[in-house]
Amino acid sequence: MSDALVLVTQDAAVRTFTLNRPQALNSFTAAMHAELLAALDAAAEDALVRCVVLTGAGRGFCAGQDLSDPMVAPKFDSGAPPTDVGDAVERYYKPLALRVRSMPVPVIAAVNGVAAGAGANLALGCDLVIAARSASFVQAFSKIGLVPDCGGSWLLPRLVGRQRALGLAMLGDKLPAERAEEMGLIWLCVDDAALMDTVGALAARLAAMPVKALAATREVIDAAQHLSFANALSHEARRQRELGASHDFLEGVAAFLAKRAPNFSDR
Ligand code: T3D
Repeated sequence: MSDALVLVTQDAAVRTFTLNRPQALNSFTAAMHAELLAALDAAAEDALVRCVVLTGAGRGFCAGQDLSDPMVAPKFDSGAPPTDVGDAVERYYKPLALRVRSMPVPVIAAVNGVAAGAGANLALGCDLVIAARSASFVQAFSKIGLVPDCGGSWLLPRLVGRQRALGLAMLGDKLPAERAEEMGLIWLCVDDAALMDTVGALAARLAAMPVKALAATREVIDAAQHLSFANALSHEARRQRELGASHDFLEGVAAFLAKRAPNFSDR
């Protein structure tokens, strides 16, 4: 068994990261944060990578912060200054959430089991979330006196609306994957045995697409959340100007007109 806290595998243009602390449902320690961020940075720089998949080893996807990690565990002895939990969020979860959201290629979460706390929001921050039928999503924060982090406060209302966001975040109930799909919280729920094949096929399909345009699609959709309609139209024009000068645009149109398969290469 590997000692790595994040297993890295490559299949053609698809790089898969597997969180590897199964004994603690792949909950985050500072060391696992460092490995994952370094691995994502390396993938972002590597022209061979055209799609990234994030999944978990064992029966869980990720249970959020490891609550026994001394870095964040509350000080139970009276008199000690309180643990600065905000510092951990600033130092680890914010860079991670921003890294995922700014990857130059599509990012798929393959949610193989329970995704709780920051683990749920790490998955929900990916571009497409595919979950096994036995998986579930838990906004576990309220049960330990915290608020949703790792982007949860931003993501949840945008994905499912304010009422459902508050229901999920305040009650902290386990939301089964099937229900998450019905609500539009995730893209797809599949049988457990089909998860990795489904994700593999989807990742290969995305990797063969013009991934620069896919990353820009994520960016315009996110940017439009805080723009007026007129400004969103202007922003679309800016990105279209940039992409219209790319090799992939030439190739896409040439392939369409020649009735042949395109061969996209920009990143
Ligand atoms: O503090 C900061 O840095 C701020 C940042 C916060 C970000 C956050 O993510 S806060 C939220 C932290 N996460 C949680 O509160 C979730 C805690 N875990 C659970 O509620 C449950 O474990 C699950 C709902 C995720 C799964 O339940 P179940 O019944 O399937 O599994 P289990 O038996 O509870 O857990 C299995 C093992 O994993 C168990 O260890 P054991 O008894 O077999 O040795 C359990 O202690 C361990 N485990 C699960 N989650 C965590 C964990 N160990 C450390 N930290 C965890 N978060």
